[in-house]
Amino acid sequence: MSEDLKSKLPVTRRGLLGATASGAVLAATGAGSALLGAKPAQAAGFGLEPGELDEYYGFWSSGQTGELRIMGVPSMRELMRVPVFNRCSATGWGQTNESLKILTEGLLPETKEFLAANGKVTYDNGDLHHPHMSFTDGTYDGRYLFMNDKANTRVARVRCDVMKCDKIIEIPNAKDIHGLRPQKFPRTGYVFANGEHEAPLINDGQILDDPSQYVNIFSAIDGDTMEVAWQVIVSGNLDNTDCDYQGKYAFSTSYNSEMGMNLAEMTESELDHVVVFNIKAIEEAIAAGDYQELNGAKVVDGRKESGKNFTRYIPIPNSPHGVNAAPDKKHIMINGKLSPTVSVIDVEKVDALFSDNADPRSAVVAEPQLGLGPLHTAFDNRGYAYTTLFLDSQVVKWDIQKAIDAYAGADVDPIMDKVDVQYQPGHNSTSMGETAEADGKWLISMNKFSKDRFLNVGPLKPENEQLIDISGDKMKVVHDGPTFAEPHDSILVHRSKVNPASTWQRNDPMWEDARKQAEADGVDLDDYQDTIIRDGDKVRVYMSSQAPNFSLEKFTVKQGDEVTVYVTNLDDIDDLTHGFCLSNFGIAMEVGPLATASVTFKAERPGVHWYYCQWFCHALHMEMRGRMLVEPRSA
Ligand code: CUK
Ligand code: CUA
Repeated sequence: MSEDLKSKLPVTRRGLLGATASGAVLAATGAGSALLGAKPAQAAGFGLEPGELDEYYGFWSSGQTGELRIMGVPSMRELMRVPVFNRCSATGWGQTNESLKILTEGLLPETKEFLAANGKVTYDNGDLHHPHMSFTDGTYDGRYLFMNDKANTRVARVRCDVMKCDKIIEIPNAKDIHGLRPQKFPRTGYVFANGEHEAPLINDGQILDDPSQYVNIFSAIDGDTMEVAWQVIVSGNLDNTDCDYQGKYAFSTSYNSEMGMNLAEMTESELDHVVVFNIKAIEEAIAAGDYQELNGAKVVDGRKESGKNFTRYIPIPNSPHGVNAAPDKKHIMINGKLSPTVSVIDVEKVDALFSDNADPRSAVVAEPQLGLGPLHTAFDNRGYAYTTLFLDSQVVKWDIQKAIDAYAGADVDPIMDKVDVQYQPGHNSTSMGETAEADGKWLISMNKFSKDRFLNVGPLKPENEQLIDISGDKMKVVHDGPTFAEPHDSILVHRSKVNPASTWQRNDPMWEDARKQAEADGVDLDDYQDTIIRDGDKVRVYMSSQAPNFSLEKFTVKQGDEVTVYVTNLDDIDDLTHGFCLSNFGIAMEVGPLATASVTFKAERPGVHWYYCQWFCHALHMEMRGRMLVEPRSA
């Protein structure tokens, strides 16, 4: 933007809104309460006063809602919702050209055909279970968040600089991506993703009700390019996954080694397994061309009977679920679910499974009995592990070394403490606990049922996420936090790791297509715009917004035109988002500071139609509006 243009910018929003908002700005700096003097009567939560900032970002999944959520921890305030697999009424995600590109470009050709036959260009739903940040050298690096869609077999990436999704890919060959973790070392690198449900490798209808021919697929995705690097065919279905701190192995649980098709068959065997993936051996095979290419992916066979060095199957009792690598960089916890145990794998003993064909169970160095229904384990920096017990409705704190000693025959009890949670926990997560920098301050227990903990809102109840102080010997539940359907997993990232921007950069790749079209139309997308281009029955409307005005107070099109409206927000001001809502056309989008957003529609409604800014931006926000005049088709 030119200096000249900047000088024309209106007084800031804060100035116009007056003294109250100025106070809020002071408070948001963290020095606020001191500057304002008076102590607020009510704390925002856990030592934080209103306006004080949290120490951790919590990145939350939302399950079948399909979005990513950002929480503040320890206050448990919900800070933002980032649409990913869902549609969003506020931001226009799934409606703007920019978001539709992200939602459609990574779909497989056969999926696009299938959707078109159903009158759609992309899926409307998703089931987002596992959000995880990219790593460098064993800790979070603040570049990206990666997440799965169990409902429609996709993996998405969110940019941490703007907290928007920039890539979604559909994973070929696999069915229903569930467990997902980024490579910890040396960096991400790979994003490991489990296909949960088994199906014929070529699923074209030739093989149907013959489960003996079904397979499962483990995928490694390149986190930089968001392309599938390689895939492994495995025996048994795949549930959760994690990897070591050495960059050598990934581990996936399988709750159905029987390959059963109904509940009785699936839970028949006393032992299921965890599949260990030998990353180097797989990479060597891929480099040597020793793979089959299937739907554009390089696939190797790692089934039990394959006789290859790609995988090993460690027997684990019974239907294991969560996999969690400890910050000691040595131990991997396999949570037993139907078994009351957590099996502890020593990564240093895994080498021998591949080099000497050692007994797979020789890598197990502890198997403490913790209680009923262990699902997931989190960690502190003092050698303790924290496991959720779904059936017991508890979190159990246990000593990893004592569990190892007990397994070796010592007469010690590894269980240090148990705390009741309300009710039935699935995942838990500790502050920085999935990195080598675990700090042992907070634990979130993500409970599947809230039952009587909140005012009754009808048959559908919220989930309940509880904040637990783990800094002392005894765990202490300090907060209940209701959430809507249905977060599964979360990570707690120290705020020093994340540094999002407050305004967009004008050259952001998000609106690259709009920039190219504007250039072709002779429009400078970085400056004031009030240009309307007619191109046959296609009309391109370029307008800019500066509070409290759209550059165009009206524009005229003809009934039946295909209209694309590009809105560029030239306000280079923190927290000054505009919106563009075209009434009775079902169109609305967010336009953040210095962003461009665009939307395309058929102007099939003659008459006067108002567009307005739907983001409260200014004292004269209500006046920020204009008219689209649609001339009727000539008779
Ligand atoms: S899974 Cu939900 S409680 Cu999808 Cu991570 Cu274990
Ligand atoms: Cu611009 Cu409201």
